[in-house]
Amino acid sequence: MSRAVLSLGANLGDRAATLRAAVTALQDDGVLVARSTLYETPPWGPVEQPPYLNAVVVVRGALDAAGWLARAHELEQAAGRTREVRWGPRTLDVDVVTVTGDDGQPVLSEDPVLTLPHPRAHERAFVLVPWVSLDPTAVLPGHGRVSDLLAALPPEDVTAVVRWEHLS
Ligand code: A4P
Ligand code: MG
Repeated sequence: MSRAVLSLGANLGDRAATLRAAVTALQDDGVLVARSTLYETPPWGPVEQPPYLNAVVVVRGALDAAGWLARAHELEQAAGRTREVRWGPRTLDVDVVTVTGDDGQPVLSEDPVLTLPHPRAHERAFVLVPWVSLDPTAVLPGHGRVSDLLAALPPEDVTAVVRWEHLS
């Protein structure tokens, strides 16, 4: 058994329907522990592209870290994702942010196929804001409390992450 924090992002097609379908699939797997609401976020990175909807989920189940990555890729494929440009637009991106074993120890990995914790999560308001909303005591292994990481980001990065339900 392990517990994983997954970051979900979509910026093509019906973004909310795609994210909800992914969350429902995890619920059907029987692994969903908690999910954040949806947040609209400006695109991060060098590629010009539409805004994202992002969410964070906590899952727990029989999978190990590699198993969570494989499940993430299945969810991306189910959403019709094609890999074209790195950091480019996508129907669904599922990243594994962190995995914790049943002994409470985080899984650490520098393997480029699965780097844990996710190497850019600590600087991404679109991951940290939804995560802290569902778990105010969350800790990113090697980086500290998520609430402290958010406090260290430029305030405009944090305020740009907006609860999407309030926009619709
Ligand atoms: N990989 C290694 N570690 C991990 C991990 N912890 N979780 C490998 C997931 N995948 C991991 O990913 C490239 C490779 O990373 C995979 O083969 C996997 O084995 P990818 O999904 O094929 O390509 P990508 O997503 O374009 O690249 P990358 O580096 O994962 O990009 P990110 O970091 O996922 O960024 N802006 C906003 N506002 N919201 C977003 O969600 N997402 C991105 C994508 C860019 N800008 C964004 C958002
Ligand atoms: Mg990715």
